[in-house]
Amino acid sequence: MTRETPKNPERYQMQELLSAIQKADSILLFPHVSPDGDTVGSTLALKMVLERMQKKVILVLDGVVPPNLFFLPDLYCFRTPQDVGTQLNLKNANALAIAVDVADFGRLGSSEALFRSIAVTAQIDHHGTNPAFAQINLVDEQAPATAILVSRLQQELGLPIEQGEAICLYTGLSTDTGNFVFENTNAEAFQLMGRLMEAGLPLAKYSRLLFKRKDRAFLRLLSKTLPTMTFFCHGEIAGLQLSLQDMRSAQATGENTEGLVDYAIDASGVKMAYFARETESGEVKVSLRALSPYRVDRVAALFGGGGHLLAAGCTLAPPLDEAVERLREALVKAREGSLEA
Ligand SMILES: [Mn+2]
Repeated sequence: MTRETPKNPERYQMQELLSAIQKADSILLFPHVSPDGDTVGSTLALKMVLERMQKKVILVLDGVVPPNLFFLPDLYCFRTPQDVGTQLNLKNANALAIAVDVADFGRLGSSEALFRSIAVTAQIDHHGTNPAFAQINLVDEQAPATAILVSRLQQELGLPIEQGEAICLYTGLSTDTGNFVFENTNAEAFQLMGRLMEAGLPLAKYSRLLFKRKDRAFLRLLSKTLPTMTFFCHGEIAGLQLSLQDMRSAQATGENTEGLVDYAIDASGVKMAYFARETESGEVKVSLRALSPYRVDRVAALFGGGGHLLAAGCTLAPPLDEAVERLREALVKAREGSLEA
């Protein structure tokens, strides 16, 4: 049983979505740009369910699936909106488009025009900021992951979870909850996990692939980054940085820096943290983290960036050391602001 939280009927149209799926012959699924574990896992799980219902399913993605998700099944099925738009005659087809984990139209990237051109549009999402942009919306901001909503849909359809779907749903649920430790983690997340285990999810194998395995390039960067850790404001703010030279000698790309900022925010006593690196174009890319009630969204916004209260990012003008200096000043001010509030 799932939790019985009242849903906004205008944003949570389960029956409408079920009947649109029943009526459609071809169903196009649209994950978001810069795809993550939830959008890719939820899309693939939904594809498997719909194919069991004898639907023709087309996966449309503006972007590439990141290497840490290469273990997922059926990744070869993703096609670009350009390919799909020119090769398929969808005008006559009884087609349905479903956006998956897409917070707004912009997150469809270059798939947006194709999405809008389909006769019936729907979406499944859990972002609070979602403006309910489709004709049929299944949006629940209480859900920790879109994978939860896909599993609810599957339950409504009366189709038991198969192992392949379990792997995909687990990927979505575990990555969006930070391996079940973020604030959004709730009882329903563990109820779904129970059902995924019953469906034969090889948990040890996939949790290792998602959360323990580290690329060698990441480890080379880590060894260069940790010695740069500095603390200020009585040890409540910590920073890490990497020069372009460090990046090059580690034979690393920007992708390999994912997660480095955690070493600063996870240091004992730290409330706010940054990771700054020089890019090939000479700019300074910054990741910011905070522990509640401190926040870094305003610091990011100050430099033209954005993000969430506790995780944000921005780009500063070079050189690295001066950028870091300006960043530190802003963080000190933000910390004082949080203390006043
Ligand atoms: Mn998500």
